[in-house]
Amino acid sequence: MSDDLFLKIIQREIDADIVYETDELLAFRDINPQAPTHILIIPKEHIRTLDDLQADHAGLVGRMVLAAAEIAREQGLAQDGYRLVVNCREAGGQMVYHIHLHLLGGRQMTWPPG
Ligand code: DGP
Repeated sequence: MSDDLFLKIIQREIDADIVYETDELLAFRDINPQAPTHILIIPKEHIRTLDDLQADHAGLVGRMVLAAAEIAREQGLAQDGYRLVVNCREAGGQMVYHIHLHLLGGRQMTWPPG
């Protein structure tokens, strides 16, 4: 039994509000949104953290970022702007160990992040 929560969403064992899907990527609304629009973009391949990426993941990561930009346009965020975030391990605030991009928009972002 996998302890990978997002794998359960990929396999439809846990419900999620899915907004985008390809053979290799899935995007769904965050259960605990930090902005009016908060979507997570994940690869279907189980990669635990940003630090586990290998050189041959470069295309996949590129497609994740391009998917985020496409979803941002679809969600009406592109004109005002939005933020992409990756949390890596404990000090980075990562809670789910399946790599994901946070797409946040619909409000003014501040800096520095918490
Ligand atoms: P991070 O801290 O970067 O690992 O972010 C994990 C995010 O995952 C967090 O914002 C909440 C979200 N999340 C956790 N469990 C679920 C779930 O079961 N469904 C959905 N849609 N999001 C979840």
